Amino acid sequence: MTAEAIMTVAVLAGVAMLAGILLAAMRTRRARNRAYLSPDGYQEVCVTINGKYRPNTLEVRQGIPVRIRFLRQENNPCSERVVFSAFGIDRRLPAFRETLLEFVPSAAGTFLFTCQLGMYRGKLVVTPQRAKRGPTKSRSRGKADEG
Ligand SMILES: [Cu+2]
Repeated sequence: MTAEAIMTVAVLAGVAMLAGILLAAMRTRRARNRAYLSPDGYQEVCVTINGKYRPNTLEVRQGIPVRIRFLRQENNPCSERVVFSAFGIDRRLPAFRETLLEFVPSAAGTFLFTCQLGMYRGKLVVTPQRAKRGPTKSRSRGKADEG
């Protein structure tokens, strides 16, 4: 190999490595906010409370039970309660403890969750359930099912 070829290979390898690192970082960032599915069928997400909600945007799917693990790392009275008014939830969160909040996000959309006086704010993004489709789609060919 010429020196030039070796150089090209090295640059390409470097670029590929950087791309890999970037992709991994993006995936991690996305996974942080989006709930993961627990073995018992809940969409789980953890929220740390210490001066604010972190993360403050939670992504869940409509219609699947949600379990939010609130870890309140402070005793500031401000954060003693968490309120999801759209879902009729108002829960006390003991200081320095983990509190599990479970509910079914019955409606899709973006909903605010706050402390009792609204100083701490977070967003619950509920993505709509996919529209149910008949089995015709996979069975039929071309435009046969449109007529
Ligand atoms: Cu508050």
